[in-house]
Amino acid sequence: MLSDQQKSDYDRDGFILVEDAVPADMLQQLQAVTLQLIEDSRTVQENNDVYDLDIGHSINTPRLNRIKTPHAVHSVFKEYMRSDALTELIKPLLGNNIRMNNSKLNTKAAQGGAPVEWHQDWSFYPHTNDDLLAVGVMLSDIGEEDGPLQMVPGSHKEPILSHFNNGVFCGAIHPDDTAARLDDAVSITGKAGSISIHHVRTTHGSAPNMGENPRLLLLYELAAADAWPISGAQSTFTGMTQQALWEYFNDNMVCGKQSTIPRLRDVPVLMPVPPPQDASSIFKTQSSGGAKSAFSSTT
Ligand SMILES: O=C(O)CCC(=O)C(=O)O
Repeated sequence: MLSDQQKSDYDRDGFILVEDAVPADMLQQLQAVTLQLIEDSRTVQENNDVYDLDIGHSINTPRLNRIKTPHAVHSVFKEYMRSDALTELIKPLLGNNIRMNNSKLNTKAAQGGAPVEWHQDWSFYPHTNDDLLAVGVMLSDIGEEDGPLQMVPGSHKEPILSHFNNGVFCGAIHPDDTAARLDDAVSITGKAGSISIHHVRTTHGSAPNMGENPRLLLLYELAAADAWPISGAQSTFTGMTQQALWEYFNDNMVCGKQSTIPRLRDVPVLMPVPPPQDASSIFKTQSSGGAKSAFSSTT
């Protein structure tokens, strides 16, 4: 259960860190499955439905940006998502009816694994209301050198910033955009088993992993069941038929009941179109969209 203090911190800052949130036996299972998936990637030579490969990936040295949709790859990821240990932390923030929109496991490779440029998740997938958040489950210890998530306190109450480059959606805020207040960002570090929770409008990013081990961060994108995606967004629903969308919604309820009555709120929206050439992940959106990097001098 979240304390009143944690809830008010989330309301004020747009994020919180909860230490020791994952029960030890569950943490062990999540870690074992993740390490096996990384091991299995050795023979993979191209990006596919499961893996988003980092530069330099090879049979000898697996280097991944991401395991794309872990919930679709192994049942343990849904098991944790639906466990009381997690849902009791989220219900105070989203209510009792919660759907998972997507999951991803950012396994940022050691010694240089790709940064994630500054962005607001909402810029990718606006909904009818903004009762959405992302849970970041640390499956490895994450220190300052490992490319931790960094968040800008209070940014969830500020406008949606431009995530465009030359008129194309690039999934990143320009590092020189002073409205983003990037100098105010704080790092979210912690031991394996800690979780971060951030609001869908909170500005965040992360630097390259300069540590000795992969930085393992499992992310669940969760939504109040009555937050319906706006068509034209960049999301896991893109291209789904109406029937497939309905089945996906039902298969991915976290707790409570599905809703067919969208709750409409007056929230700022900038549609993420036209899309970049490769929108298959945030890494590809930012690189193919030509996002200017805040973390390196190369893009
Ligand atoms: O893995 C990270 O550091 C950030 C991931 C993120 O923000 C995202 O995938 O939307």
